[in-house]
Amino acid sequence: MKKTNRRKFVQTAVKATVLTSMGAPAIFSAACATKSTEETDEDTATALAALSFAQVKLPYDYAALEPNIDATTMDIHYNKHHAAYIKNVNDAIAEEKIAFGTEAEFFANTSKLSAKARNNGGGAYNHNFFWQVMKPGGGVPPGKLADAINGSFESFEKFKEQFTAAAMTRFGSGWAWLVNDNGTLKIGSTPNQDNPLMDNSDFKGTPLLALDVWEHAYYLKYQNKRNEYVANWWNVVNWDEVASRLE
Ligand code: MN3
Repeated sequence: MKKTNRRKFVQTAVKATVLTSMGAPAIFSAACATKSTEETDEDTATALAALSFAQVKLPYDYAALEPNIDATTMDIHYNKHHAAYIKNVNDAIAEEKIAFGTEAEFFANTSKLSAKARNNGGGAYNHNFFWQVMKPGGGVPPGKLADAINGSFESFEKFKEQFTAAAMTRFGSGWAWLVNDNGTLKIGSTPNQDNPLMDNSDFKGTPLLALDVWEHAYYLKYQNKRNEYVANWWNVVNWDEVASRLE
């Protein structure tokens, strides 16, 4: 393969890997670029910048989660806030020559990254995750997930109470999470754009469900009433998607 074609192939292969795996909880392996000795600095830069975050397509229209989440908030949240995290983390990866090939590797080494990479990487991942665990109409947890919730929290009502408390007691900006920690479901929260995949997070596990409690997620419609936002958000949880992450 000619060098130019080979580089294009590597970029395409890596891009495909990232797009396929975005938001997925499973550990995945990157397309590996082997580097021969005669390659140029440009090739080296390409290999180092293997990971790039991509914004998932919103799985529904901006107005689809009305009246629980308003269309203007969805539009600004997706096109301004989330788009900025994606751009800024990719800038940080390029500027700092961050060489990790996968998101899993990136978050497993957050303690070694700059604040820019950590905050924007978290923002990129967390929002891709958040869009996918919501859908119009919501529903109820399917059997296996319902069993796991009942097993860990006694009942669905108690689970909701505990998750709501995590969302309400997160001071300032952050996220509430349901995670799978080696077969046990746990509820917790993280500050800023941290997430449970980060090696330096106080709360760890495989994310199953996430709720953004930054004011930008609700302030236009709910102002200071985070409790009403959280209460209404239960109406749009995509339980089938949550269950699929428990596999
Ligand atoms: Mn947000």
